[in-house]
Amino acid sequence: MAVIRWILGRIILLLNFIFSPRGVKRTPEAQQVINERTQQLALYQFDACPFCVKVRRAMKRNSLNIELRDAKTEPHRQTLQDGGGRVKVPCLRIEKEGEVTWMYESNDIIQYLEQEIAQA
Ligand SMILES: N[C@@H](CCC(=O)N[C@@H](CS)C(=O)NCC(=O)O)C(=O)O
Repeated sequence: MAVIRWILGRIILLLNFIFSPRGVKRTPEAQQVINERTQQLALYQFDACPFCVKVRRAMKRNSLNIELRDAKTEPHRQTLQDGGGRVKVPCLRIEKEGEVTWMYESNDIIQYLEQEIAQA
C-alpha cells in the first residue's frame, strides 16, 4: 500500500511538473504589494499530497510567493499539531496583526488566496 501511494505521489509530481501553470504577470509595484501580504503566510504541506499540489498550483497561477513548510519534518510537524490542532495538510498559517489562524481544506485555502491575497 505504501509503495502504491509512493508511486501515485511520483506520478502526481511528474504531471504537475509537465503541466505546470503559468504565473500571472504584474507590474513590479503590484507584485511587491502582494509579496508583502504573502510574508504573513506559510503553507504546511507534504510534497506529493494531491491536495497540496492543488494549492501549490493555485499559488503558481497567482504568482504568490508563500513559504512552504514540510509537515513531515520537525519542527513543522509539531508546530502544526500544536497550532492547528492536527497534522493534516494542506494547512495555511495566517498571521494578521500578531494573531495567528490556521486554515485547513484546500478549497478554502485557494478561495482565500484568490479573493483576499491575489487581488491588487
Ligand atoms: N479535504 C482535505 C483533504 C486533505 C487530506 O486528506 N490530506 C491528507 C494528506 S494527502 C492528510 O493530511 N491526511 C492526514 C489526516 O487527515 O489526518 C483538503 O481538501 O485539504
